[in-house]
Amino acid sequence: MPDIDILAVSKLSPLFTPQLQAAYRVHDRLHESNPAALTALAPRIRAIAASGESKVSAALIEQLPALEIISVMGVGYDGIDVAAAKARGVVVTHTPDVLNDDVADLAIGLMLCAARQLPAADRYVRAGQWSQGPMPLARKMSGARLGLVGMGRIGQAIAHRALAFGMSVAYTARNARPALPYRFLADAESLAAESDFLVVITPGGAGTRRMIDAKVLAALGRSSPQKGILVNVARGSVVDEAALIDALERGVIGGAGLDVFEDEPNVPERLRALPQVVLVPHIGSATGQTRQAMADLAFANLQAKFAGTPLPTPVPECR
Ligand code: 8YV
Repeated sequence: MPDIDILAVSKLSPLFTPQLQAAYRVHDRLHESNPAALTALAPRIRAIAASGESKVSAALIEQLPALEIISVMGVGYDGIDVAAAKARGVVVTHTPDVLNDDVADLAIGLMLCAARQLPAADRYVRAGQWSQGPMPLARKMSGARLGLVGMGRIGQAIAHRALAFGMSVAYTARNARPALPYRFLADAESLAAESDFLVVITPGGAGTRRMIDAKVLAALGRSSPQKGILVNVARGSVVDEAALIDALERGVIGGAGLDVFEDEPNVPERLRALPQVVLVPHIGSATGQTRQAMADLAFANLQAKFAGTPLPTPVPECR
């Protein structure tokens, strides 16, 4: 029987669980199902296994005196109180890079789906409407202007793909990256004003909360006569969802492609009712190959911690 106890704070991927259970004693969401049992076990819990959407509060960290590592199977870790972890000497790790291709592929897919109305076209054929005439014309993506909110690893992978579509690429980020061949704009509103597609790929958390607000959406709507399209493959928290619904209902922007939402898995009925919006259930990294690579990396971080070897991918704050 493995002698290291770990707490899984979310329902973990079936690609992660078997290797975790073979190496550790895994307590599945005990903090939710049986807080009293967790109190009894707390002095033994040395690791937390989490997903990109997990919440790990300062209170939970405080409750676990033997905690050494929080291993997140995901690149985003905005739900983890990293400051509280660091203050306690607990390291936080995540799974960057291995998901860049999938998230970038999905961003391009959502841009194409929203511009060319592919889901609506599919519904059109299935509903037998084709025999009554052609669909309304859609809009072209190749050659259009892409604005990226965020220019990290995934942002760069999206930009790289956009170049193959003959698109021009501009971006906004906390800091300009002069080594990259893309135009930097200081804020999301000025970027939106010059974008046919505004793609959000910036970390979630307090620093980016509702950064895409009514003003940014209005600028995106004014960017061309066809009105810009918003794509979000980052976190729902980055977009003011109420302002987005309002902008879509009033035709302020041209459409949207959304992988992430404010209160997942709950998607507001008003959003679901809009035919020009493409909605997918947070599937940015959801391919078998990528989820396996993420699980392996999350596991490797735990193994390294307990073997006393260098951690493959600590979050930047813990490097
Ligand atoms: C997953 C994600 O939803 O990596 C992230 O930050 O949001 C996603 O890839 C999730 O973390 C899988 O566990």
